[in-house]
Amino acid sequence: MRLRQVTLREIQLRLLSPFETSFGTSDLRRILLVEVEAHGVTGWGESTAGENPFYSYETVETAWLILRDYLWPMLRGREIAAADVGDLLAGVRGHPMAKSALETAIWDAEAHEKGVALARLLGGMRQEIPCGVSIGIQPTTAQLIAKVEEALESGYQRIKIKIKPGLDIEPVRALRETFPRVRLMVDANSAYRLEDAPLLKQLDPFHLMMIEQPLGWDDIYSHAELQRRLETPICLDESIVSLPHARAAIEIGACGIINIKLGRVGGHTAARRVHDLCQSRAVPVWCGGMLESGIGRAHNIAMSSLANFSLPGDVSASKRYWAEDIIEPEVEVSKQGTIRVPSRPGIGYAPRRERIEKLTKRQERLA
Ligand code: OSB
Ligand code: MG
Repeated sequence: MRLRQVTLREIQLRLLSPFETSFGTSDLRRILLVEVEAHGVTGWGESTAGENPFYSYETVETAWLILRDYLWPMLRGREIAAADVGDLLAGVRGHPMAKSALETAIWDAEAHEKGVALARLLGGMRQEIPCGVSIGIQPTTAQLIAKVEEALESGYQRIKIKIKPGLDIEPVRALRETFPRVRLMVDANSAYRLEDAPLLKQLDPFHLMMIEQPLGWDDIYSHAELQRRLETPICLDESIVSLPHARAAIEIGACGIINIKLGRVGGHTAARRVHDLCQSRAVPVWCGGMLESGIGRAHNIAMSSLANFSLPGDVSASKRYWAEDIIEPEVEVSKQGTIRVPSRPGIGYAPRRERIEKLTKRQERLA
């Protein structure tokens, strides 16, 4: 297809409750949406860049600049296929969240053009995906237990909690005492150092499914050292920014599980390559979340339909985040803790234009 126009929009959406991690608290989300138009079809993508360069170096501002000044000019006027877009943009080093916003929008447009569900176009085979929740750091253990209880009552299949130094062993112990059999894991978002290995070792007796990204985002090697000392599998998130990083991590034994995020690896084609590599090495993967609006969430659902997404991901219901989402229907989770992969064309959820327009803080048309 040949794109005629790309529209960048920044919307602002307030989370129902602030989300705290070891690197900070998120409350009012600034979300960059990309809409692409080809002849007769449109496609939507979402940049998962944050308000601040804490989870990654990208922000809404950097993604906007890179999209407008570099990525769109590389595609303008060309005949393109969604599967090739990632490679066409490879001349820009890094900035995977900016790339992913554009590339995933083109995948959506191509699926609409072909009249097929994006999940099928990507090669996904699951009709429903297993779901977990990611619970931010809570002010008290009692509040944490209440949040976990609520998620379990809703049917979610596994619980992930955020930890940071000083709020790690005790919350996990309390949860294990209260919920001896739930599938439980922790995410440190790089808050520890290799010298903390004895502390992290204290998590082993709680039979966690995994410890996510305990050490530095750019320190795959130390994760391999740590993994040798722990029984609990390490799952890498921040460290896996590309296929070569995934390969290095697996080869040196830095992790037993990988969390795949579209924005962190640069889009569907890159995510599928990481997925395929992990599958060939018997490393299970799951889909991470970035507090997305419905657009990004819909792309996560399509990606999660691939075969090796065998563990419950962080993709959960719209109503856990937003009073009102920007898609129709909203993402819903069954009592069994699953999301049905839509069979409607494209991402399978319709962007609510009027609502998006009302939430838009700025917009730029690129032609
Ligand atoms: O590390 O997985 C993470 C949110 C923002 C940034 C990083 C992470 C997260 C989450 C939330 O864990 C997942 C979600 O519910 O979207
Ligand atoms: Mg994480």
